[in-house]
Amino acid sequence: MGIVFTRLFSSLFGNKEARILVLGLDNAGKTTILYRLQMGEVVSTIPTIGFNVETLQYKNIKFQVWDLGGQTSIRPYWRCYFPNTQAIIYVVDSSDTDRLVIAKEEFHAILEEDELKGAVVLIYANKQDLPGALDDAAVTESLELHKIKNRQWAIFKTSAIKGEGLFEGLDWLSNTLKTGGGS
Ligand SMILES: Nc1nc2c(ncn2[C@@H]2O[C@H](COP(=O)(O)OP(=O)(O)OP(=O)(O)O)[C@@H](O)[C@H]2O)c(=O)[nH]1
Ligand SMILES: [Mg+2]
Repeated sequence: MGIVFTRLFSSLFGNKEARILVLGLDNAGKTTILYRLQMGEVVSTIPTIGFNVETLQYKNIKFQVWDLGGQTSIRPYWRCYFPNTQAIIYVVDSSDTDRLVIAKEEFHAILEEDELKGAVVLIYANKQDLPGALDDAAVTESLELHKIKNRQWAIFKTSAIKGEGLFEGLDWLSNTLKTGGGS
């Protein structure tokens, strides 16, 4: 009863809820991004074993953001979180050129997942402040984003440390979800 009422209330006032997964290799900056978005600060992080989850209210959408650990040994557990996901934020360390091939493989494996078929994808080409970081065009090329079919996606250059690009990406996400993407 309470849930039904909350949903009705939310839809009347234009509030939508969205479940978002933040994925990417270890050290990409996922946890830093989550807390930068939520608190507006850089927090010091340790590698995530398991997950962090936070709610973020942005432009009439209540995002429930799940930040999952990206180490090789824990990537197989990502799939436990796939059901009912409206969007993926895929974070890449744009300066870690040695591991872009692995980042690409993991990314395309995610796109193959049945349970994520309807999810829209936002890519953050993170760590733009570091020397040698690839720009969005180069990351697009490395991740072979042109191969994405039947799905709304966008890529943004970000620096979680400087706080750049993150909200531009969220703007795209909220507009895309508002107009029916990620259903
Ligand atoms: N220079 C720079 N460093 C960053 C940026 N974003 C994150 N970092 C650093 O990268 C390191 C890893 O960041 P995390 O947010 O812990 O990475 P993660 O993706 O959550 O890693 P796992 O939890 O192991 O999957 C930390 O030292 C961050 O301070 C960025 O935009 N620029
Ligand atoms: Mg983490």
